[in-house]
Amino acid sequence: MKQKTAIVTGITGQDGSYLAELLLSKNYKVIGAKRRTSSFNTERVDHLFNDENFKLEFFDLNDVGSMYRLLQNHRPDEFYNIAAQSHVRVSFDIPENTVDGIAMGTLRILEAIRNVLPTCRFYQASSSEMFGDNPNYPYDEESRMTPASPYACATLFAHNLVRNYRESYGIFVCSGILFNHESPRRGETFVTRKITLAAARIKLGLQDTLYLGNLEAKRDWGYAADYVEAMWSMLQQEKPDDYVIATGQTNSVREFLETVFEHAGLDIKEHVKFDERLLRPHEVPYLLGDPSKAKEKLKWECKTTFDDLAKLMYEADLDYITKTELNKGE
Ligand code: NAP
Ligand code: G4F
Repeated sequence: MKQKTAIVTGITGQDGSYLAELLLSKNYKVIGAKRRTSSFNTERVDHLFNDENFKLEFFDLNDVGSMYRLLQNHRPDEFYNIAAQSHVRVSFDIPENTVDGIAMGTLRILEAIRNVLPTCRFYQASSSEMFGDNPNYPYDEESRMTPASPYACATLFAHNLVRNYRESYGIFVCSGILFNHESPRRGETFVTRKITLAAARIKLGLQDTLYLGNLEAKRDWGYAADYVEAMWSMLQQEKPDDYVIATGQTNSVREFLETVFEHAGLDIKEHVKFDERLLRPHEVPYLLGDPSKAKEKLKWECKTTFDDLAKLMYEADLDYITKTELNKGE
């Protein structure tokens, strides 16, 4: 069988690294598309550099020429667009940059695919944030979307574009409406990783206090390594479609904190303080997904429980901080 080629944008991020591993394990040639940064930031994919099927190329969501060049040079079978300024709170601080990358960036890629390589199958990283503060949960593919941040507004624009291009031009384009998914590779400023990193540092005597914002927000939290399987599966179906990818369970930030601190043998009252600067101008209070369609059509289910996720992230950070901060210089 002919070897398939996939382009993965956002390769230096959490999902990019897990997706690259999954595709390489399926014998794909993977072109990881990264933007230029002034410091090295490829640590999540450094272990893949010796794989002959893995290659990095420069790309930017704001640079249309890079999209045409990648499509023309590599003629990919599949294109996964998972690049974004993905931090919801930060999107209130740099709204134009966030929106241009997600909304216009997706439009640029779709136009390039339509014009250069319409046979290429396309995956778009949509988000549960699009449901915003709609009080009627659980959310499925048909639920009303009332986005509550510049990030979520841009994601909804891109989500609608994907549907529009699918219907207008008959190209194979899909959106995965992914609920929160975490891992030891999660960015350090997202709440789960912030908690597991701080718990590890407190346990090792390297930190005393963890500052957090709203502990009552609830999220449907799954494991990123499980979620990239759903991305791939969407592009293997007979027909393109959009899918909610979630666990079907929701927990508060407080419950995540309690699970980690209890596992670590730490006292929350002693170490955790509230910082109002971490509150958001418009909070999404409650997210719960209904993944029935993915279960039926993709045969996909999240395999990792909330408790296991919290514990595996804490254990990985304990190991990481021990190696990088505690034993530094030895
Ligand atoms: P992440 O760790 O923040 O990674 C984002 C990636 O996008 C990084 O590689 C980043 O590059 C790249 N990027 C940012 N701006 C770019 C630009 N202008 N041009 C090119 N690349 C750019 O995010 P993630 O957690 O892996 O999530 C992957 C995607 O799924 C994102 O689109 C996110 O919005 C979406 N999503 C995530 C979740 C979740 O819970 N994780 C849920 C729903 C949807 P640098 O390394 O250079 O910053
Ligand atoms: O971890 P978070 O920053 O993730 P958030 O906002 O849910 O967004 C993530 O998931 C989305 C999918 O639903 C993705 F689309 C998006 O790209 C991103 O990956 O915050 C989770 C909750 C929020 O309610 C926030 O207010 O945690 C609360 N929180 C409380 N204290 C905090 C903190 N969040 C952060 N980042 N830092 C805090 O100190």
